[in-house]
Amino acid sequence: MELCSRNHFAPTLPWQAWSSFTKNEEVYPPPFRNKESKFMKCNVTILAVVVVFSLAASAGTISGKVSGVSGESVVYVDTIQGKTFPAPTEHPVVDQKGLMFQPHLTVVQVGTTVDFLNSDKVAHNVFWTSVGGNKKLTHNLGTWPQGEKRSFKFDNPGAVPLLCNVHPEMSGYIVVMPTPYQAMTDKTGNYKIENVPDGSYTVTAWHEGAKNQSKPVTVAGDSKADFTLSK
Ligand SMILES: [Cu+2]
Repeated sequence: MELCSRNHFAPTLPWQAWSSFTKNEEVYPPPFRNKESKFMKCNVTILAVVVVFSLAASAGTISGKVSGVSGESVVYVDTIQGKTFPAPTEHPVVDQKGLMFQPHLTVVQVGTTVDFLNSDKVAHNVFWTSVGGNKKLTHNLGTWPQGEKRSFKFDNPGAVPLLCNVHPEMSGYIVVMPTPYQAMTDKTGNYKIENVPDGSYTVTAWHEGAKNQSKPVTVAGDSKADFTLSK
């Protein structure tokens, strides 16, 4: 690819300028100045091309398939040592409606505050026995009537199994992500995480009915990672 024609660099020779002058041709602005500005444009073009290429090379995707389970899985880039991400300020809502947690599965980033709403005529409770398998992070938000909500800020990553002690059949999940790089699988188990900066990561697949699975993934452009989950 030839970005710039070589003759931009060719100087105007004195006798060429003199020749134009003696023939009473327009020589101002001097020809070399015009060529100098072409030379500058050429440099700017090269710079722009380099910037575009380096931006394109700095982020990629992680895609693949989660098998062994049916229904939605979440695949995410796990904790990156020494890196934190600002939490979104908006509050996702988990509604208790029709004796169900709606949505059944909510994915949030570490530091997100979730609003728990009760839309049913009966009182509901919200509690969880662990976060990311850590039973020390058990919490009971209490029991409240229709139309009221209570909020909780999730500062620890991992899955939060939501339960209601009034209705033992109710079950929901919040999965708290340590990074913003995550995706849900589609109906066939395929997923794609976009805009992941190039680098080496631990990628984890989570499904409510199976054990987590993690594997190292190096992102350099588009990368692949498949998971087979089991109980
Ligand atoms: Cu309930």
